[in-house]
Amino acid sequence: MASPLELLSVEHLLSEEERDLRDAVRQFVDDRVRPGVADWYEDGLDEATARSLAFDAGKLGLLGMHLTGYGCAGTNAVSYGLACMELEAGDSGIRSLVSVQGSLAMFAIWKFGSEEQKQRWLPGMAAGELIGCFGLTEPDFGSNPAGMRTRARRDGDEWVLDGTKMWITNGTIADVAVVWARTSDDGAVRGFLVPAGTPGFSAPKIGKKLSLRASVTSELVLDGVRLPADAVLPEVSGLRGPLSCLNEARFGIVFGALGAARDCLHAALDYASTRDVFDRPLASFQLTQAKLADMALELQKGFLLALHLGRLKDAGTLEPAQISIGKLNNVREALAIARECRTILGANGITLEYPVLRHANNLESVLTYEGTSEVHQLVIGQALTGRAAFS
Ligand code: TGC
Ligand code: FAD
Repeated sequence: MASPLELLSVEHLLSEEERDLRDAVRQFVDDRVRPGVADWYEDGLDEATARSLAFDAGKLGLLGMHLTGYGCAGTNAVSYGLACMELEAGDSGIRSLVSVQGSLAMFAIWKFGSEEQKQRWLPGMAAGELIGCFGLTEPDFGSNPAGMRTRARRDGDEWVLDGTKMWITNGTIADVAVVWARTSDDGAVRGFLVPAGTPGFSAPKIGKKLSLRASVTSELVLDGVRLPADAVLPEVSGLRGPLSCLNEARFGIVFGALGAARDCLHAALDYASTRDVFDRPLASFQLTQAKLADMALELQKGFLLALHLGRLKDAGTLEPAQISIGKLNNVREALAIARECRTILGANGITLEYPVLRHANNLESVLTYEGTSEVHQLVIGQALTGRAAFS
């Protein structure tokens, strides 16, 4: 029985260093994620488990791994993508923990922070001793962050922040929140570092989720939060700041979603080989083989696309619209694969004994966050036609 990603011998497209890194993350997922993930999904991820996962991921060098200096591993982009793929083969929520930390919170500080801000936060975040979150979305402004209502006004030497952020990964457990707010000075969007425990700041957990349950999702409430003048990220002003961070996280998802799809396909292949229907293995029926073949094609095409984008990123030429192509295609196909695999498992497919519906439910969030599929269609549409159709 061939592995779905080996039909095209894609292994040979990776360097030895990339394969070694991937295998180390796969082992981490086998040891640290798979044994507990069904329970974390059923019960919700508690803070202690999230912190210990972050700490172990830090020890392996996975947090901010594609950044340089300040305790970060400084790998290439393809290695970061492969790590996301392995983590998401465990669960999208665990990949989210790592990608929000590294690609959103750490990247914002690394790219746009002062030297003091970098020294204060990045080494601890790379080690997994400190957790960060990234607050862009608001209750009324998700796809259109330009409309945000969170405000930062100057009061002498201080900034005062008021507003609410919604759907923020890691919010409740974060030691520092990167919060994007429109300033009263010039009306530009700026990033602010809000340490946990700052008076007026709270991060209640969002409950009753049916997706991404092995991940902490929160509201951020800013009620007259006073911050010193140096809490602002000095090196960027405007929406370009947060959107640049999204490019990093979206890139990781291009690979990550394929990990979830691969895990589903493995489960479906195993199941079809051992489950007898009408007196023979399910895998010996033509309809089942057609499903498996089509899913293996999409998985391999998605991987070639991800790898191509990774090589472009390592060459320094990757464009946002190209990331949109990868995110739109690979998440959409991963979700279709997860749902199709669920059919192969029949009733067993709806349980947490198997990973497929957990992955499918998670991928519903992945389809929405980091730019909905419609937003990415519009980004690609703009690149094709030269016309923005967002509003
Ligand atoms: P627009 O007027 O086009 O641009 C405003 C400024 O931003 C620049 N820009 C970008 N810069 C870097 N990267 C990009 N991808 C950029 N896209 C635009 C642009 O050049 C301009 O710069 P300047 O200097 O000229 O001012 O912006 P718009 O308001 O029309 O918005 C365009 C749109 C809709 C594509 C954008 O708002 C968007 O991407 N919306 C989706 C929001 C989103 O994805 N939110 C994600 C929140 S974080 C999250 O979901 C984390 S999930 C957890 C996990 O990752 O695991
Ligand atoms: P809306 O923007 O209200 O969209 C609703 C629907 O309208 C969608 O189908 C959308 O595609 C469509 N739509 C919107 N605009 C257009 C248009 N112009 N044309 C056609 N259709 C359109 N955000 C953060 O900032 N930080 C985080 O850490 C974070 N983590 C998240 C974790 C989870 C589990 C989830 C589910 C979300 C998270 N988000 C986070 C928020 C996420 O980025 C937003 O949910 C997403 O950007 C979409 O915003 P929205 O939910 O407000 O949907």
